[in-house]
Amino acid sequence: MNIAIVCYPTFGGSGVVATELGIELSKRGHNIHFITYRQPVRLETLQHSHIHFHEVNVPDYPLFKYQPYELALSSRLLNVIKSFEIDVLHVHYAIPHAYAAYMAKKMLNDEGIDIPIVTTLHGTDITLVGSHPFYKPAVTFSINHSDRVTAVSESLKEDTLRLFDIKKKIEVIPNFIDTTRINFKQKPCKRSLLASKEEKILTHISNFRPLKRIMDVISIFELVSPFVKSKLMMVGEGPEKAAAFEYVESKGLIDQVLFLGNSDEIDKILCYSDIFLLPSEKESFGLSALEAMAHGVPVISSNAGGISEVNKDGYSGFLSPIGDVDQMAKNVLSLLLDEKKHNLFKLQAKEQAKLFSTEKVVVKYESIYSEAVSSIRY
Ligand code: GMT
Repeated sequence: MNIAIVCYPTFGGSGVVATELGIELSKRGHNIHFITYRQPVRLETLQHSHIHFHEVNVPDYPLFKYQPYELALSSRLLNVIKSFEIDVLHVHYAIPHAYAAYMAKKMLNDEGIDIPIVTTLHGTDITLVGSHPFYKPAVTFSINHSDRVTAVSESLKEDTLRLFDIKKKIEVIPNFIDTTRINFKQKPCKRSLLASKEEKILTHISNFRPLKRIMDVISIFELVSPFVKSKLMMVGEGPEKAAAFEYVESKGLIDQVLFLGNSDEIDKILCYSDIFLLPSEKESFGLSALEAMAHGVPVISSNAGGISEVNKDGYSGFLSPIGDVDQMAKNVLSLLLDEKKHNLFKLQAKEQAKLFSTEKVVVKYESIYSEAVSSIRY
């Protein structure tokens, strides 16, 4: 099949999922065309002969206060779909991708071409941005006019149905992880580069937006470190980073709390880690938690949104109410102070991650594509 994928090319979870999906589909013989404003961060086009990247350019015109990205995207979609005889268009993140896809579909209709649109909802496109009254009518319209709609968790599906007037069926396809890739990269894991033998490593990875509650991450670390010699790896960039860094400096913790910035070495960082922290206020899925679990890192998280569908309480880690840093710290200590229990949770985290393996999940998208294509009548 010739498949076009639209996503945000950044470090965000939706872009990562879309990229990994495209790579996996290409390995299965499909031709994948990424259409986005920059090459996705995890994409190495030269390594995959079935993968193509089409850049969306938005010319700067001084008359416009806001440059019309949707217009440029829908025009680019039209050209790529025609030139490469695309069978199905898969857009990740409703805003503005599903909207631009609908425009492209309508323009193509005029030329006698009908292209099915699959829209995957990822979280903030629904719970944070999409439900804002300024966007809501357009988001509702574009979801209802997609041929197929998927959400990455049951929780996100419920949120979507609660927040919007949705007429379309929403199918849940969870995010996934290629565990074979991880096992390969894990050897050798040079943990000594980051911490001494007796030090434990706690890790948090996110875009440091307010909903990630990164001050909770630091509070948990402050509660844990007096009892267990440890370090905290803060991986990512975002609006809350400066305040968190200032706080860490003021507390004299800069030797223990390391801000590593955005990283394309997530596999290495997780391979060094003993505990993963995700105390988010909102989280439709929590891809970073799944990545941690796949590396055998137990997850101490909040119970927000779809996290509980990924991190199994008392098995792959522990869940706590949002903001309950005392309980989260206790949960960290319950593992770090008990080696046997910690080792068991490491194994269980890996087992839990296997439920979200590439083989189990990617076929679900393949069947949605086939059904969407065969439902189109020329
Ligand atoms: O979490 C973010 O802020 C990034 C956001 C995105 O759109 O990339 O992540 C969302 O999609 C991910 C992939 O499906 C999910 O794992 C995240 O849970 C979800 N974030 C939220 O719901 C806040």
